[in-house]
Amino acid sequence: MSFLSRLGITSSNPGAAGAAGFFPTSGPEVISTDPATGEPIASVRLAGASEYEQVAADAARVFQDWRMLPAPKRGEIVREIGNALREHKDDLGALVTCEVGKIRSEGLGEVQESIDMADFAVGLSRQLYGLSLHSERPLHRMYEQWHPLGVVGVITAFNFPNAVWAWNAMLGLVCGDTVVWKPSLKAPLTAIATHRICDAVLQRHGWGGALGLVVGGDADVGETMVKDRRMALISATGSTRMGRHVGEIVAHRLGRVLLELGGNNAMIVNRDADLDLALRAILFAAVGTAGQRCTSARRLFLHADIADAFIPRLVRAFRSVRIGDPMAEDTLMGPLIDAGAVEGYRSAIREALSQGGTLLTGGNVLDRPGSFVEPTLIEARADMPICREETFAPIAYVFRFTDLAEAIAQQNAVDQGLSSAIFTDSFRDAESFLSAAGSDCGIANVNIGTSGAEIGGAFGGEKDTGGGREAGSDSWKAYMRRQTNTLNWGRTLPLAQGVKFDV
Ligand code: UN1
Repeated sequence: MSFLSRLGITSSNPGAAGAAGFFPTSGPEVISTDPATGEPIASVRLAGASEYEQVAADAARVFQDWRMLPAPKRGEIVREIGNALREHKDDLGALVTCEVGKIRSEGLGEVQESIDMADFAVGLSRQLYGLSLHSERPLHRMYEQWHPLGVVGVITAFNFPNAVWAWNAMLGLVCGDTVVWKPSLKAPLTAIATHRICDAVLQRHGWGGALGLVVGGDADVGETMVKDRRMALISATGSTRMGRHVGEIVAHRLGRVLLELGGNNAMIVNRDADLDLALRAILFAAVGTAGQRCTSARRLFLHADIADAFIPRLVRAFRSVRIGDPMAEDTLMGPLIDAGAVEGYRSAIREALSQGGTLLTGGNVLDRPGSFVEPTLIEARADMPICREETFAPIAYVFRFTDLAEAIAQQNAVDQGLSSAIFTDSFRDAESFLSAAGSDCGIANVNIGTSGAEIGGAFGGEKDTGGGREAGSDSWKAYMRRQTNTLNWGRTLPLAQGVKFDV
């Protein structure tokens, strides 16, 4: 595969890179396999705690100088990083497809998300605004400024092996932070290729070490990183179980966390919905990326007035999805990430049926090499235990409702709170869904599915989703520290709150 060599991926790759670029690692070798064929792509020699130490020390040292480079100058370097990603978009997108099984347009879309993030960060590098405030004391001035925070430890999941790191890294860099990345062991090659592209720009400018990479296990590298007091912020994406563990450790050392954890996203199709639109949106949200986005739609609330006519259309649409080689232009759904994910799919379906669900379509693992399964629809009750869990697979549970307020309450009655959507042409129902008494999620959409958010908005969710906000809007504030400054330019020393303290 020539894109691999163009990305600098060889048959065996070192799993750590610091100030001087990649360096030899001594841990066990993991083989990254193509989930569409089960064939090996290349191997990575893992890093351990000592190699982590080297990368973290480099990042901490480089931070001392990087923080003093004016933010717009940091932005200029990030602009070049964005351009380097543009140059390699096609190859990097192909690697995403090859390593995690996303279809071609989604692999490319993922790299585009990183490029968008770089562009956003460049603009932001001239806009890290603080407030100017009125002091209650005469001849005093008060303001807030935002300073670089430190080293950011970034833990990413397999399903967005490029873009979620970029959300953190592009913001971190313009904010004056340095970044150490621990990627998923299910997608190490994408991380290595991504790092190589971006690090080349930094090295050219004498800033090697501002981005570091450590491909290693959770027990040694992950734990060490999370406990490391030099990591001013740990930004972690993954399961709620992982996030709770990370959150506890970082809270103990009073560090900062930014958590983007599980979702269990619902779409409500109201009686007055544009059903053609709803159908297409459900298909992309539930089946796109083989249901392996944290924003994937897993629960469908259908108004009873439209359910009987709409369900057969949904079933037909699910059955018409072209499953297969994710590299092929007309494929809509590629494989799940690995055999463990296939087992998760099987067991969720088994549980759903044993808890009273009815299989409407799908439910089978395809009899061919690779981790391919069928898009699955199950008619169920919203309070079935399995419907309250996140299963990373293309399974959607269908419920019927008659009262919108009740549907919203059921939508909210799960532990997770990431994304949500309503399909309606009723202005009042849309507004009630978006009101304070409506969806409790971090993302709430009208006539748009739950997945595929743009980077301009703040991304993240409530409750067991972890409360973090990444990417756009003012998420940059998580990557900086705020300082309040009061300046006295007079010749007396008045005290606040009218306190007198004269000798
Ligand atoms: C994730 O699945 O962890 O909104 C992130 C989306 C993408 C990001 C998903 N922009 O679906």
